[in-house]
Amino acid sequence: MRKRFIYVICLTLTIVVAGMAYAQFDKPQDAIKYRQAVMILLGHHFGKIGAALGGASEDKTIVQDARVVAMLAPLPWEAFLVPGTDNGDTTMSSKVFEDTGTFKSDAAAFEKEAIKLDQVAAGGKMDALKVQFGAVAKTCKACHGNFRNR
Ligand code: ASC
Repeated sequence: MRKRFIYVICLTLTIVVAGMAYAQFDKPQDAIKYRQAVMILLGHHFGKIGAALGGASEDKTIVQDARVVAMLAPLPWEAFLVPGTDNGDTTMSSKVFEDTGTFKSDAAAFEKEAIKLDQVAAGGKMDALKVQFGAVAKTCKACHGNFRNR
């Protein structure tokens, strides 16, 4: 009985600590690096879809690229909201902290359109995919315009 109690406590602690490790970064620069890594991958895979739609490359990986974009879409936002990460090696604007509501709704708009991109890509209709690619690009641009320093 006592052993079982200790086991349950240890398991609970492990789950709690693992959850914390996921949610936080040791240093502000770690959050910056994390979100930059996600953004590089997003740009790469979204850019590949754009190149294929424009005829610059074969369209063989569109479905996978759209799946990757949709899977990455929810990941970076928490890392943008880490205090102090508007300083350092970043192009993130301090406006993220001044207007977090708009930042979150811009991110949510992108996530929504990215999920739709995945669905449309799986459907295989190129005309519909072009339209949806444009819809996603619009949400990228809106958030960059509001929150990225250039
Ligand atoms: C990309 C990329 C962006 C967006 C933006 C959409 O592929 O790297 O920043 O699309 O150009 O307007």
